[in-house]
Amino acid sequence: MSSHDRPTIGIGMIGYSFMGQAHSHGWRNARSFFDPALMPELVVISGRDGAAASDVARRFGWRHVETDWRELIARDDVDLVDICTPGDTHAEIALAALAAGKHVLCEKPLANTVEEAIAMADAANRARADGIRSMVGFTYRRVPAITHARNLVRDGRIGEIRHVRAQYLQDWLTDPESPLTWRLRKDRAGSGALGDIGAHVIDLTQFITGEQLAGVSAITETFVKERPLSGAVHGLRAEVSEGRGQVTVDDAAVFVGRFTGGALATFEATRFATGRKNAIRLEINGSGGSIAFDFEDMNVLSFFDASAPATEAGFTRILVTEPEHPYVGGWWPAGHGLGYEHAFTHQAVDLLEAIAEGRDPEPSFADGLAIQRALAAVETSAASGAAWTPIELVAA
Ligand code: SOE
Repeated sequence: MSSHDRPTIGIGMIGYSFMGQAHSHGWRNARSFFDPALMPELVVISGRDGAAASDVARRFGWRHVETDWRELIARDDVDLVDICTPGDTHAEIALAALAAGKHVLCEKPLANTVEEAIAMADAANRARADGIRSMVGFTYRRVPAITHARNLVRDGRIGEIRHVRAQYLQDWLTDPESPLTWRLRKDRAGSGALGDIGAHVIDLTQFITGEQLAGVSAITETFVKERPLSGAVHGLRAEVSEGRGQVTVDDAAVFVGRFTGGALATFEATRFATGRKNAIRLEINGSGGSIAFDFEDMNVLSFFDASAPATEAGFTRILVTEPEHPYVGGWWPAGHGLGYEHAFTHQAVDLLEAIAEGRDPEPSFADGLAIQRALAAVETSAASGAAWTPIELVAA
């Protein structure tokens, strides 16, 4: 079937900032590069600031703009609602979209609380009976080197997993004059570095190992307790404005954990790792080998095969840019490399294919709930002086 004859699916996106634009780019390129079974139509984008939403609509090719997300959900030409708003709105929007019979893609973390995530996972489960699909946007799973790592682990290439080492390091809050954005307010973001970036590495390690994080012992810290209420950020420097407000989330979280298969894990999520911009560092050691990854060199996966003769064994630096590698064949000739934004296209394509084939996409809202429980366990443990805190597991 040529792409002209493909059935279409109307996308309605709520939110237009960083994530809204990353997702817009993903939907556009899903059409152009991957020829999915369902062709996404960029029907409507919504945001309270109509002028800003219109600007994004013009730049990315959204046909219509709404300033009330309820109007977007009510439209007949919207089949899928993509939620790219701060966490405090996810539950309300997702529940309304599912009730209206729309497929849902929701940015991570799924919600701000476990209670909200339970309601969302329940609603998603009920909607499945009517063929309505939901997915949570843990996009980094779709970085080719990470999907390749998952495939190697799934194929038994590193054996039984003993150690999981995961860090997500950023530095954009190093300056104490950096303003108090919504990400620093618990009522809007749920938690700080923990939910924003720690959630990613919890998801990635569970995805790659195929196991669940079963319990944690954690410490968290808020290094800068008060910040200017508003102001612009320029790299690591911020312009100061009048008035200060309290930071109500963590700046950093460090925790140890145990996976369901017995592996011991260490996690670190921080926005204070001066000089580290978006360093997602993963190393997994198994009985038969290891894999290692750093997002700051995102086209590379390091792989150690313990079955090689001792005289030849060593970490192999695999350039994950061959057409045989996950997703890569959709893009450029071998060796040309991909970037941050490509994973958003892979996410869109995987969701479209799942909807077309009538199967559940991953990660599901139930997976999002499991991560929400892990985040809550980290906070509970940190509040009690790092006491060991088990995590309620999801039935496999
Ligand atoms: C901000 O810390 C942020 O944009 C996260 O929210 C994203 O999920 C991550 O991709 C990059 O950093």
